[in-house]
Amino acid sequence: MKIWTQNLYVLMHAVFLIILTCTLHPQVARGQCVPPGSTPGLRDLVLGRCTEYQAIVHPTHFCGNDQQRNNCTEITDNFLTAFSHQPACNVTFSRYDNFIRAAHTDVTRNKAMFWSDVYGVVQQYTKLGQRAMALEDTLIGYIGNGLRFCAQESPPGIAYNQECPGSDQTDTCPYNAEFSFWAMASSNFASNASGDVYLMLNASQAKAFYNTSFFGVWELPNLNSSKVTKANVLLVHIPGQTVRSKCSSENIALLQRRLRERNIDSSCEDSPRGPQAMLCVDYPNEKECQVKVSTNGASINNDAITGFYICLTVISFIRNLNVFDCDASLSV
Ligand code: N1C
Repeated sequence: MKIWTQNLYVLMHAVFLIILTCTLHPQVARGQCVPPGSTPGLRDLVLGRCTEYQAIVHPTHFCGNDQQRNNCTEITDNFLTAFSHQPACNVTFSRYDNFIRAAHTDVTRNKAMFWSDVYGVVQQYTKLGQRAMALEDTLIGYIGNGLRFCAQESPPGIAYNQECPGSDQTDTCPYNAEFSFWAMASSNFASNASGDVYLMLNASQAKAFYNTSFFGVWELPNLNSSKVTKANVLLVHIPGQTVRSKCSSENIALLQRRLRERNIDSSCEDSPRGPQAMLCVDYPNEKECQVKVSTNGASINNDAITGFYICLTVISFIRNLNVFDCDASLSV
């Protein structure tokens, strides 16, 4: 009886604490642990990312005589000054000029990789710029990747702990801080690409390329045909999902037309083996991801192995019925 009373007391205490927490913290009540608005600790994050990029992620980019280390305090100040104390929906593009100038790093020749709607795949594929180089693998993109930042005119100049526009460009909020940042970062990235470039698109979508994407608006028009030799389009699809776009699709033809108009040659590959195989790590049970066992050059897939075992079972079953037993048939 005493234990029962004690348990009831503990339970009531817990319920009281939960109600108190939810009343005092509306974010917890809404089931969120991420506060709305700009990412907390923005200054520390930008400074830290900038330092980490130069010291650990790509130290060799800053080794040459002409490639000194960029000043991270200056970069952080330029980033925050671009949108701090600005109207939330009118952060003009030119406000990022100083930041872009200070944080600019070269894009390695033949490695630039653009994308639409497949960032997860691209992130795995590029290996932080070792295999290919997406915007997020340059210092500018590395700093901004995944951050939320919104402007406000009143102090402290950055909107924390309140809903704010996000990155979409809308009729009522055309130039929010994030939109202008990615627009400027994307055009700077594209105008610095050289050699063969890559464009990874999502073939699980009905339209893998669309004119109004960041790629279509800010990158394609800034590719410099005197530096870019070819654009290689890679159409990846999510394993198990229907392939809805192919190299022969109408909107890929539109993309290739737009590239041609800019004097840029292009190629297109459906389900490229490398990225597609990499995706199978996340979808091992999909049919197209079933492992192939290779013996002496011959390859046998799981279906063949299953068929082989079924055959063996049937043969041993028939043998047990003595159908092929010569002695038995003779004795009849
Ligand atoms: O509109 P998208 O794709 O075509 O933009 C992607 C395209 C890439 O080639 C990048 O180089 O534009 C560049 N880029 C980013 O790197 C980036 N990181 C995060 C553009 N936008 C970026 N974001 C955010 O994703 C940004 O807030 C923007 O609104 C989306 C665009 O992603 P998308 O529609 O999948």
